[in-house]
Amino acid sequence: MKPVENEPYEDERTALTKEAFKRAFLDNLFYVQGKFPALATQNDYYQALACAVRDRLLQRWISTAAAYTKQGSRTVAYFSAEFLMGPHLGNNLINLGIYAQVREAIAELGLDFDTLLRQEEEPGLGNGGLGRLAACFIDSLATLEIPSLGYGIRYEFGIFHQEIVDGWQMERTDKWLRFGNPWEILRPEWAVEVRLGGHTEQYRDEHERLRIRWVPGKVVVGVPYDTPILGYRNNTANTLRLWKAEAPESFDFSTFNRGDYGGAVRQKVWSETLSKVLYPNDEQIQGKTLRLEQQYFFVSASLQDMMRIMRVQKLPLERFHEKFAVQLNDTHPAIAVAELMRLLVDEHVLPWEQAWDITCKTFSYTNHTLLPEALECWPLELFKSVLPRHLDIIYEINARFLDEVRIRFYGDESRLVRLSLIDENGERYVRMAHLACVGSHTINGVAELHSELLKHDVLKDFYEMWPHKFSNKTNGVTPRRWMALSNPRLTNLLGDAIGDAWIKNLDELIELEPLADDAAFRQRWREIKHANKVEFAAFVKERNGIAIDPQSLFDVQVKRIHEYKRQHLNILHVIALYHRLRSDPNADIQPRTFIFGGKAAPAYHLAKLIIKLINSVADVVNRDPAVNDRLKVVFLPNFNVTNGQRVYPAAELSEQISTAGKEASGTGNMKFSMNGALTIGTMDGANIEIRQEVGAENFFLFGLTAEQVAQTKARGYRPLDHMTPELQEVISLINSGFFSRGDTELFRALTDGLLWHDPYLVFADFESYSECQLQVSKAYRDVDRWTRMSILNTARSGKFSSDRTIREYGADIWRAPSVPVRLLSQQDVKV
Ligand code: KOT
Repeated sequence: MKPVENEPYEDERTALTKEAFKRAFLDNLFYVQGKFPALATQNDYYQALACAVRDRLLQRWISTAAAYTKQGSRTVAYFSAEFLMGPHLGNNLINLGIYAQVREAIAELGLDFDTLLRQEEEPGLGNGGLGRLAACFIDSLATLEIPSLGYGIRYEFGIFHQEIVDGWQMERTDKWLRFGNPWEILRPEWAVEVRLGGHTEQYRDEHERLRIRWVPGKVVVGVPYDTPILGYRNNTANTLRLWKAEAPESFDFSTFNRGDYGGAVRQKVWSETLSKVLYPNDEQIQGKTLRLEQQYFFVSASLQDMMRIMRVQKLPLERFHEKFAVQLNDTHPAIAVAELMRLLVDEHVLPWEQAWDITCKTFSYTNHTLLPEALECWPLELFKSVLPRHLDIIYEINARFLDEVRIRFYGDESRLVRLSLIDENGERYVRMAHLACVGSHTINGVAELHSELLKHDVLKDFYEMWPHKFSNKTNGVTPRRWMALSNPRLTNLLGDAIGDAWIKNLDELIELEPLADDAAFRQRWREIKHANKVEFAAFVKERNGIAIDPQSLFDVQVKRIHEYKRQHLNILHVIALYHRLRSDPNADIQPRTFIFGGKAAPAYHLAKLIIKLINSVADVVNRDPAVNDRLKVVFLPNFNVTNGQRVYPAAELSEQISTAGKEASGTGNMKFSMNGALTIGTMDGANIEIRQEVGAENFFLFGLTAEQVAQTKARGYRPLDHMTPELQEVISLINSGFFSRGDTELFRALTDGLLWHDPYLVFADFESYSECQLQVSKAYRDVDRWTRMSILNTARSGKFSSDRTIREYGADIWRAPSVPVRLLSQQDVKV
């Protein structure tokens, strides 16, 4: 095996040679798993392989910790309630630069490498885009050698496992820790206490100063579990630190000794529920006490941990903002603003003004959605019962802030009401986005359009107050996982054609551009896409029992199920095509396979009904001989990171059809485009920038713009005004019970919703969408044209690397320089 560049020498134990790796693998099988081949399961082999890889990570982790400690480097702390990591093994092998060699080593030992990879239960500690973005960001931070810590929650149960039963979504708990997790290291010595509930009281300290004491109702312990995060082919291994909640003592002996066994156990059980389960709602908040407790729990534990690091490095707390830049991933961790104030003022007795200065210089806030139902607001009484001291602190922050507003906007009373951290129109709420804006030095959106809408709509008043705080940071995704790991065929072709510098510098893909005109290259490009489709078809056959034709156009929409993302627009169009075929059996229709995938929030009934409709249409269309296999519909169960890695490389058409102005950015759109799929999409989120990069002629645009959507709504939108004869047929077919065994009521909530409300303008965009789909079919039939467009999509996707995004955050927000790491070996470390 080729060692990573800039490696001085290797420890015997962690060498990257094939022979050393085989030996390490067997050592781990014997001495860690306690197994030998006659008894070993595939999972034992996976665990042994993971441990052999982990030893190599740990060597880099120690080297990184040594470099950072020596330099006392400025560190980015990424606070996120979700990290949707996906499986670690393959990614770590890619980043170590030993994927191919380890595959060989395992084969030489007589084992099937892919089977071992499949053993890993993916850590699904996120719902969708927001959590996956956090995962891409920490990959890029490590690749760019920026000192960083990801802080979050080690949920015992991640996002539920989705099964489809009779067309309906069923949720099963995600027991991802069942067989242990070889990638994490428990650090009990750094556990911290987190207080909750209770009340506050005044007292005089030894200097007769009036101070506030928080008398908590309960206390939990946060225990950190660390996962090393490798950079791509460098020696950096940063840390993802996730907190597990435990009871202060594993058994409360005073309660126990009094004979209250139940009480003692209840205390332990209650503590552990804090990190038990991820809330499965995406862009829809449920004001649950436990959720606020979760948020405060990980934020408080993380800030205390950062203060411990400062103590170890002998840095005074007054320099907290120089040591750390904290990024708030939406408002879920926004309570950090009040918690840092509490720690500085109450516990470390700093004057308010100085504490506030440190706080505002520490935090930056990223907004990820404009949907009103996703803006976090906590009922005041609930908030007070969980965080009584923080409510007082928020009142004080608010009073001082509103004083500033009064002076800036003399006499503008309504502005005070709009800007206040407390919503007092009816039941009172704490507005977390306002807290985040006031306590941060920068505020950003995640795509150009989104950032503009933030400034001129949702956060308009804050923009008028502090225009300099606002900027845009268009999202990106890591090309390591989303190309190098998931699309090895394409990676090989790119390697032959332009080398592999693109993996670290995605702009290099532009070198492909001239090859779009090379017939031989186009041929190879097609062969690769075809091979990926064949492989994916086999997967669909295994999972769904449906045979799909790799010659047909693979048209894919995978993402959370949400009305604003408009999976129903897609399925209505499928029904329209079906209707055309049934009305005219000789209709000239491009054969297509429509692939859907995504989870619905368990309580989101309409989203679940959309899943049922897709599956019901699939059941009819897939077995209707009149369609003669020209249309197939597949709902891929349990869409997650692992399944994403299977589907993006096989996709030819990417459906990005949200109502304009609703999708903040989207990141799936980027994964598709870099893997050579063409996009059919609206002028929404990052679609606009993708179209700008790849060229309007290589993008299928349809639908109203965000401005037209706003105007249409302002004029009083009436869906029936947009009814066409074909759309009428489609709705009638659904309501006739044709897809529901004669049940004419099953889909009524959906069809009535569209006919009478249609809040996401499905009808308004239907005709434009159908027309655009005709253009797609036409383009697909011109094989050379399509291939050219596909190559140009990949060639021009350089902007959408999360490395570019992180460079922008680094330059404009964090100002954390990179710190290269020299690899240490055991001989370098003196005990
Ligand atoms: C969820 C709850 C509250 C607030 C925001 C969310 C949220 C937003 N969850 N996912 N998002 C998505 O974030 C992605 C990363 O920025 C975007 O690409 C996508 O458009 C958002 O929908």
